[in-house]
Order: sequence, then C-alpha cells, then structure tokens
Amino acid sequence: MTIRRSMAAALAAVFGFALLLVPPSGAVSPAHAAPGGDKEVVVHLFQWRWESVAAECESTLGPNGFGAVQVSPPQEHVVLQGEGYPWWQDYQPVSYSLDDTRRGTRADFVDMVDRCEDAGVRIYVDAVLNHMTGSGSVDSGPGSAGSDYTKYDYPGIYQSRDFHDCRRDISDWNDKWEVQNCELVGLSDLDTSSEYVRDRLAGYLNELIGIGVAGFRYDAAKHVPLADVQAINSRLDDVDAAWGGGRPYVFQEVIGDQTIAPGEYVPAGDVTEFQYHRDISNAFKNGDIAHLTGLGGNLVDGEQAVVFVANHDTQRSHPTLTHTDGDRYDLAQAFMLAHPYGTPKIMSSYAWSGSNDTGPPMGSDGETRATDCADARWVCEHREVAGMVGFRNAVDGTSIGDVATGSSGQLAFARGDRGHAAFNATGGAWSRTFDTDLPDGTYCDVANGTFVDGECDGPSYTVSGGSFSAQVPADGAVALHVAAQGEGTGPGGPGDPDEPGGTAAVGFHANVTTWYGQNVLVVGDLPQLGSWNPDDAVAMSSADYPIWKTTVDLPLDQRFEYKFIKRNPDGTVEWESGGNRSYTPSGPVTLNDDWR
Ligand code: ARE
Repeated sequence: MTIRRSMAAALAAVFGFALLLVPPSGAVSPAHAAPGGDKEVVVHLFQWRWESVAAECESTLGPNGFGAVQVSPPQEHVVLQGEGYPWWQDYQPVSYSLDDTRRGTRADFVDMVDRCEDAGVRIYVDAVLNHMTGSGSVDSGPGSAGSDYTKYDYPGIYQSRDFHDCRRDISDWNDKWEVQNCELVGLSDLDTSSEYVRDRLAGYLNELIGIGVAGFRYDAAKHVPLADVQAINSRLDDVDAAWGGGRPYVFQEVIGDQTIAPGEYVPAGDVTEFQYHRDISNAFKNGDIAHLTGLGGNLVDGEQAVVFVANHDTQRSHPTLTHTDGDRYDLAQAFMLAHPYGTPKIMSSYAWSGSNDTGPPMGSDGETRATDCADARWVCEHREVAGMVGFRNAVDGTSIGDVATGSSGQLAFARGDRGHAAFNATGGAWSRTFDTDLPDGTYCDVANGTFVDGECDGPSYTVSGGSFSAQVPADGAVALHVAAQGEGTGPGGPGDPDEPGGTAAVGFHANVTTWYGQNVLVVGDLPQLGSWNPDDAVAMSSADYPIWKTTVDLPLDQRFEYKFIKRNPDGTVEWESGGNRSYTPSGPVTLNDDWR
C-alpha cells in the first residue's frame, strides 16, 4: 500500500493531478472487513425478488466476476395499499421477521444466499437500524408478515421506552443532536444508546450472517451516533467460512453535509461518497471528463469510499445522470469501474413514470414480480457494463499509467501493464492510436462485450509494439485487459456473423520527415480511417522515427483508399501530394509507404 501510495504521488506530480487514489487492498481491520477480496464490485439489484437475485448470480454476476449484490431490506415492512405500495415501504420495518416481504419468503431468501454463494457472489443486506415505522397514511398494522404494530409499539420487539424522546421531525439539520435524536421524515427513532436496542439490532444482523450474508449497508447511518454503530458492530459474528470467516463488510450511508462529514464514520466501516457521485455525474453529463484521472481533493480516502454514479434516492431526488440518459450514463458507470478510486457500486433500476413513489413491477396485492431483463420495465443496466467488472478485477493493485486526452470529453488511461481503457463522452467517434504497456496480443473489448469462459462476444483489438489503434464510439468506451485475450465475435470482430468477411489488422508504416511538434496521421475513405475527415484521422506513433506506425482493423476483402497527413502544432494540416493510395486486405498486412 505504501508503495502504491508513493507511485500515486509520483504520478500526481508528473501529471499535475490533485490526487490519485488506489483501490482497497483487501486488508481486514478490526472494525470491519474490506469488500470482497479481489472481487469488490457491488451491484444494487434494487427491489429484485430473492429468486430473481439468485438467478442473476448464476447467469450473469458470478460468470462476470461481480463480488456482491446489495439487496433491498429483508425484514417485515409496512404495507401501504392506499398509496399504491410505494418502493419505500421497505424502509419502515415492522419486525425483523424474514417470513414475508414483497420480495419473497424466508426460504426464498436462504435459497438466494446459498445459490449466490455457489456462484461466488456475496449478499450485502440493506439494514434499517435507525428507525421503525412512520406515521404516514397507515400507521398501524398488519405488516407484510402479518404482525400488528402502531408507531412506537412493536409487540415482542420494541415498546415506547426503546425510542428517543424527541418525537418530532428533524427541523434543524445544522444541529447534530437533532439529526441523531429526532425523527428522519417522521420515522420512530430507535434509542440506539440502549443495550437492549443494540442487542436486538445485532440479533437481526447475526441471524442474517448465520444464513450466509457477508455484509451490510447501514441505512441512514449518520442518524445513529458513531459510538452506537460501533457498539452494534462489536456484537456481530464473523461471516461464513466460505467468505474467509472474518468480520462482515460494513458500509454506511452517510450523506455528508455541513453538520456531519462522511469521514466521521470511517472508524465504523466504509462510507458512501456522495461528492464522488455529484462530481462524476456532472462531469459525464457535461461531457467534461478529460481531467477525471485525478478526481477532486475533497473525497474520503478511496479505501473507505463506496462510490456510485446514481443510487435509488439520487435517481429520484437529484437525477443528474441516470438510466434515462442511456449511453452516457452507462459510460459513467464503465468509467467508475475502470478508475481505481473507491469500491464501485453499480445501480440496477426499474423504470417508472409519474410519481417518484412508484414501486417496482408488481401484482395487485403489491407483491413484486420476478425480474425479466427483456421487459423494458426492468432496466438491468448492470448488464451493460458486465464486461467492465472483469477489467476492474484484472487491474486490481495497479495505478493509472499513460494518460491520453483528445477534446475535454475524451480520456484514456492505462492501468499499469494490465489494462487500458478509453472513454468518449462526445457525440462523435474518437479515433487514435494509444500508447500502452499491454503486452502484444489480441484483446477482447470488454466495454462492448463480455469475456466469459474464454469467449469474447465483443469486438477485439490488436496491441502491437506498445500501441493499439481504436475508434472509440460516440458516448462509448474501449477497454482491454490482460485477463480477456482472444478474438471477439462482436461487431467488427472477425467472427461477427453480420460481417462475414471479418477484419484484418492493417499496419501502416510511413517514412515521413517532420519537424519537432508535427504529427503524422493516416486518413481514408472508411469510418475506421476517419472518412477523409482530418479531425477523425488515426494518429501514428513516432517511436521508430522516421518510420511512423499504426495498426487499424479494417474489413477483409474490401478496397479502401488512404493518404497520410501532417498535423502542425497549431492544428493546421498538410496533405501529401498525388492521388489516393489504395489497398484491399485479404489478411493481416503491413503497408510500407514513403511520404510524397
Ligand atoms: C416516507 C414518505 C414520507 C413519510 C415517511 C414516514 O416519503 O413522506 O414522512 O415515509 O411515513 C425512503 C424514502 C422516504 C420514505 C422512507 C420511509 O426516501 O421518502 O419516507 O423511505 O418509507 C436523508 C437521510 C438519508 C436518507 C435520505 C432519504 O440522511 O439517510 O434522507 N436515505 C435513506 C434511504 C432512503 C430511505 C431512508 C433513508 C429511510 O436511502 O431510501 O427513505 O429509511 C441532505 C441531508 C441528507 C438527507 C438529504 C435528503 O442532503 O444532508 O442527510 O438525507 O438531504 O433529505
């Protein structure tokens, strides 16, 4: 860790970035565990039924290397028929019974934990510790498992004395005492300083650990004093031997503000980093990403931060960039997976229109439907970035290396000699040759496909002599890593059924004398060669000056025309003389030319 930190500092000095942060090391502190070893990516399958989560672990999450699923709160909750069964019923516990929630039974839950474990995927439970029910339209039972209750009275669990005395809404958010002792949106606020309440909460969490749950999101953690969170943590059992038997992973929902900073809760576990969410969402929304290698300086140390582009609250309250933004949003989630900072949490949403209270697809009794990703009501955006999860896992332990930028919306970086990714938050393709430390070879583009069991269903790119040429799609990315090598079958790849001829790697070697500051590019009639637009021409490497080199994958058996151009430092372009050059590749080839 010390070595990585000093490398990061050196790079920061070279590139002038404010701060380069590195991913968690997997070390276990006495207070809490680090996220899932070398598989740290979390996906929030918001409101998914237990059996649907299990199926997703088997079909998608395990094979693609996801580390964990955050599941919606598994405990008896209020049932608000009169309000159309809103999604937020879950955040009003009635009891800690797992018997019946809108997402399934206790048996379904246990089966999910087992099946996900078999697929190598941990379950993190969204745990509501701060409060019980509110006094909305329905303030008495029964709850989803049939329990009677009224606000401040939950028979057999809590009675009035177990709640804080400030029985009104938080009104002054600048007053920490109020934030922690009064009621968050009118929810009965548990007195977590009480030994009984602490035991009761820990009992619930330990039952989950006993089932095989490996970690928790503590909902509304900043409304529980730090000492109380730590007292609850100290009562927790170690997790299942399948997960190494150490402390459960704890991350706390702390929305930092002027009263409580997320860093305050680091002693009790990781914390959600909302400033990251704001910075990244805005940067991608505005197409202003070229500076993002260094992020900002005001973030919690990356080893303690859980990061996200959007979560289930922000997609409703601050929808800067959400699944409704399509490719640009997917691109931001892909970037988060490629960048070393924090523990990434991918959002997986359901679609809704109208009220933000609208619950997930459900039956007339409010029971949530099984997820079907082919049904547009389930967005399943985690599948759009599934290939990038392997990238995250493969580059673990490396820092950001070579950085390349084009316009302010374009950024590419190496992750040591293990990965290289390019992001293009503009409306046009970004063609260029990237210097890379990746070893020579053919790589699966995991930004546009997945790599499972040695099969690449995306395009592929060839790294040769320390560089690769790519056309990064508009609002898209290209990402290569050492654990995903081989020919792809995706668009542009040789095995693509839509492109029976496939492609061939065409090397351009041009002998060109230039003066200092000039660059040489190749441009031609194919989109891969910029369609004769000098702005989209493919840059060439001067590493073997005066021979300028690049390699581009071009369609097999298709004639193309091309020329070389020189670009001056002021942006003006000089074309070589004479007619267009042309070639028809029937396999990999190197074209040796002299500037005219
Ligand atoms: C519902 C109704 C309310 C009603 C209440 C009780 O909407 O009108 O009064 O029930 O009957 C979710 C929903 C709420 C819902 C609640 C319970 O979002 O609408 O209330 O469930 O059913 C603060 C907290 C933070 C919290 C956000 C929402 O600090 O912890 O508010 N986020 C978590 C979850 C939510 C969940 C809860 C907590 C409650 O992620 O999904 O609420 O369990 C500034 C402050 C932040 C503050 C933020 C928003 O940024 O710094 O601290 O966040 O504003 O107010």
